[in-house]
Amino acid sequence: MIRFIHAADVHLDSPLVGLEQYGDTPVEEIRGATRRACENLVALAIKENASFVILAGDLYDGDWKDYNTGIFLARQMARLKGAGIRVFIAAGNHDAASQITKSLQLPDNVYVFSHRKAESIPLPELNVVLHGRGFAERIVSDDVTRKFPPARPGMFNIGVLHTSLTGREGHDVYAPCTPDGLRGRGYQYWALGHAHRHEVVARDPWIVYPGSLQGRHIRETGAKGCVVVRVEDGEVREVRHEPVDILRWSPVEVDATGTAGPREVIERAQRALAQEWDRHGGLPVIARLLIAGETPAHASFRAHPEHWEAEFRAAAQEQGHGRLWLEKIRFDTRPPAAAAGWEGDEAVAAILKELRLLAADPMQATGLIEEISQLHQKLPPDLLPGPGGGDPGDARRLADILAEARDLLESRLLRGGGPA
Ligand SMILES: [Mn+2]
Repeated sequence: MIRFIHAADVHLDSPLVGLEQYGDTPVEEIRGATRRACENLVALAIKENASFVILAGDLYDGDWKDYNTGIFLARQMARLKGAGIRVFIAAGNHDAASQITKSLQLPDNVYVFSHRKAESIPLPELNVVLHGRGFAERIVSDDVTRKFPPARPGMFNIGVLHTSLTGREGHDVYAPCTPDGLRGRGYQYWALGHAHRHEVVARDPWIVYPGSLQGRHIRETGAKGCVVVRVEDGEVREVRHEPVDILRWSPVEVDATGTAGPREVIERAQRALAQEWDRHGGLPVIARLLIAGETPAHASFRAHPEHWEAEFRAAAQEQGHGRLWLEKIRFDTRPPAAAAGWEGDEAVAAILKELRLLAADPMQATGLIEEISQLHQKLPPDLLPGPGGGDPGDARRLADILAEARDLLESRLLRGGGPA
């Protein structure tokens, strides 16, 4: 029985995107996240007593900022060497040879596949052979799998390649090829990299993306890690995804339809955030909150966005015991459609109609612009918006103001539930 670890898309020292936008982001945890995940990978390989580790491309995020990235990696590889574990690396698009200008000698348990052609590395003591290649270029548009060596009969054959296969949503086409093409090589397992979402593409033979090691932004959601592969009598018996990430990204949607006001929307958000928090076993979570639906709270959210954003952030902290942050809050709410009872009230109906017309075509509101301009001239200078803050004649700004006025008016008029 042998066990090996297949990982890819480590993107070591990649900056995590979309944070540091407000005061209390966990900057330190985030900055070191790809390194901590890499340390967890090494610890897992040792714990699982893995025979070897495959890193199928994008070990680095691009050229190293300095030598520290390389020194960190050398140390992790040395830990594996100490445990008698070999490592096989094939470069991908982010760490293609042409992208990396600095290099360090890695410990001698590490083998880096050639970026010129596919080559075979037999491990006779395990009855395993690895066939792999790296890439020199950031863009590769040929199917290189045709030139992979034929399978060696009687051995467990593993192909190592960074490829988008026939295309993976959200990922550039890279070294395209097809599952049939891979099947044609006669190998038992294809260790791929490039797609950041874990995916078992096929089981005969096994074609597997482990996904990225650590989510780096809101589009890389859920548990991230590597796969542990168990082989017995020349056959794959188990392919198990093991998370090694140290923090998670999660989109959280809250439907505010039917709520009476902002407090109730916050209560709903609290429940949704608490549920999300529970799914991740205590790891820090960075969520993007989307509040949608028809609610009278809409007017308050529009009128005081900063205040309500802060309220939601505070609620998130409470639900996540101080370990749940909001990366962004998006309000996609609408004011409630005018209650039927108001249709009969001529005065209200006329105001709402007028506001809707103006909002639809603010250039019609020339009289209004005139009035606002006069008011603008009478205001003391310290009440005026700063430079660029707003020309009252600016049609787009006027449209915004009108929409806001309409929402506020509607929600105030309707709060009472209709005419007495
Ligand atoms: Mn990648």
